[in-house]
Amino acid sequence: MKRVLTYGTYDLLHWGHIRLLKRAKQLGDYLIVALSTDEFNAIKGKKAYHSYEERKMMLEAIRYVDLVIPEVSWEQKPQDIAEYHVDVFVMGDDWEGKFDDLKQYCEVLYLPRTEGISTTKIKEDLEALKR
Ligand code: C2G
Repeated sequence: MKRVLTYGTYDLLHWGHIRLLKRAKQLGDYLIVALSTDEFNAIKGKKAYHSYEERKMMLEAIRYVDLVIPEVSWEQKPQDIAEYHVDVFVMGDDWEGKFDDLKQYCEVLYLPRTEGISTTKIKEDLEALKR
């Protein structure tokens, strides 16, 4: 049982998120998503449109996702990797290199981001419609 772990806010869920989760699941047999809480988003300087509970429910509905846990701090990753016996830590490559310290605990992979879509782009495009 190869266990994969990834982190994120996953606000305004879109096809770029889904492509990341699909490829992450293909790296193993069990995918855990550590979902940024509303409080942690504030620390990240983000204000999600959907609450944590709403974002969690949507992620749990995705066939590639096996478990959703809360992400409450930058520092919890080593503990999560140990607690959930994680074999592979994976993020989109906008984080390239940022989590290489985790290589002492498990495999670390960065997957190409999906171009042309982002939560920010969705917000900006919707705003433009109103003008
Ligand atoms: N992503 C992607 N392609 C996009 C948009 C996002 O592959 N067009 C990926 C990101 O690289 C990330 C995941 O989808 O791996 C979730 O993206 P965000 O919700 O923006 O996550 P982020 O705020 O980067 O949180 O501790 C790590 C942080 O919690 C990461």
